[in-house]
Amino acid sequence: MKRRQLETCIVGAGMSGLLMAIRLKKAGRPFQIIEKAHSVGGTWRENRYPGLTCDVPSFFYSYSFEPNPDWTHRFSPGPEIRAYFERVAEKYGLLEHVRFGETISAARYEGGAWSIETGRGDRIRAEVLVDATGPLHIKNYPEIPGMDDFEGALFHSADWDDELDLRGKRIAVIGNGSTGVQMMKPLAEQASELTLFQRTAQWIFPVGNQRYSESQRRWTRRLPILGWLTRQFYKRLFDLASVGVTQDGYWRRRMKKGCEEHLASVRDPELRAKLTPDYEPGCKRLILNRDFYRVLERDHVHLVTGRIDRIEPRGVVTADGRLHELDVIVLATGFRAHDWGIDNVVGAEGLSLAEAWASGPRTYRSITMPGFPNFFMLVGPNSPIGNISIIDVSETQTRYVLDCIRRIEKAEGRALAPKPEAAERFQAELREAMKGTVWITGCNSWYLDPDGIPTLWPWSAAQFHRVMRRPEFGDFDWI
Ligand code: N01
Repeated sequence: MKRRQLETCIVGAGMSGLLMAIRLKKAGRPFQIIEKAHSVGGTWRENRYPGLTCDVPSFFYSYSFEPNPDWTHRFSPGPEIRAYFERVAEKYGLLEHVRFGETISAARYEGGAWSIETGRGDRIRAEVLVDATGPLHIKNYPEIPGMDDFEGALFHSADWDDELDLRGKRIAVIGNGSTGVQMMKPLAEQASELTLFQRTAQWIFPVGNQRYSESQRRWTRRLPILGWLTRQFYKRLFDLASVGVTQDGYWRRRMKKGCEEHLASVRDPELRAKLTPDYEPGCKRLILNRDFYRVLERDHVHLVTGRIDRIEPRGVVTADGRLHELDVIVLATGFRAHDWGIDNVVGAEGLSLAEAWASGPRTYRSITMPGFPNFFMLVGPNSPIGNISIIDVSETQTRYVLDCIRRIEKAEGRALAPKPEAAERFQAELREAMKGTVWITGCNSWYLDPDGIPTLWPWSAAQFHRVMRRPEFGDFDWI
């Protein structure tokens, strides 16, 4: 007798949701994707600011089974990455499975399946629910008094206005994470005055953005092994870098030395002092960039480290009472990484995910939750998002989910959820391993949950792939 195949509902058509869909499609399993926007690409659709690139080299930040010989740069520009995902979605026939412009208002596990209510009031029933919404899409707006009074243009970096003419404008960037740093060079080329408001200095590891020539790309097209070798090289490099943030030792020292030498290249001692962090490199997500300091050394570019007191119609006022007159303010203030996941997911015991996570997210291997049968999170809490290519992570996680789906199908109508003791054991191991990481050495970052515990993977990339290679079904309950 032919076994009944499970229906899967994937939420989010970004990098990981598309990947899950490709795996299901290749395996001949039914699925649909709910996507809040009107096109695929997730982060790469939402972020369009000047200078946007991925801080993982493109040959590594692409699906292993879908290499792209045409990357133009080591860190290719955002629109190129977005076009890559759109192409892949089309090639694998995924678009017909996506319900665009649709949100999920609630998802409840009842009667042996997920009952999913959409924002338009439709109901979807699916045995498997995959949350692929990602950690970095809810904008973090700073609470600065007077923001609404500003007479110029003020917007979050993820709300870039493509029509805005920046030439000759007095521009401010608030925030110096990866986003703020990446946009400085292109903005400096257009602005009459560019001011960066920095609350905390950042460590910056110098890595240039090499351009691939037409002849290099031609060779990579002809000899795909060249692209594969480049990918393997960066994978190895990032795996080693991941050791630097999770363990003390040679790679951590190497990271520190690289950052310190780069900082020493700032000639003006006063500027250098302002740019010197008071915590360990890697504690916040390390920024890879080689232009930032040179941009700040230009005459029309200013670094302000005084606290922002308020925003007035004409600009930003710092605590020393000075008004910085501006035409444009960009809030490069990041994302609310801890408002993770679909709102209002209610498990088998009537408990919502928000309630289950009242004291921080507590998953089993970052992908499943006790009490939430057949529910899987991609790039969920404690995934290795701070240290390795998130695509590499998702490839492993989606394979794991597909293994689970195949096993559930064999269980004839029963669902699986991790045993509470398995999740507790994993959490205890996490807490212990966090002690060796650089993330807890004394800085504030989006990695930390409200209790100051990093929601990252505290072991190496190699260990992640080993542990997640296949599910240990002994750690699951059948419901
Ligand atoms: O955000 P962030 P991001 N007043 O949270 C400051 C990924 N990313 O968008 O350090 C003043 O890192 C805040 O100051 P402080 C990447 O994983 C990927 O830059 O908290 N300042 C900080 O400087 C990255 O790590 C790519 O003191 C305020 C900044 O805003 C993640 O996204 C490209 C403030 C926020 O930095 C987030 O990066 C870009 C306030 N009230 C980003 N509130 C790719 O490669 C916050 N700040 C895909």
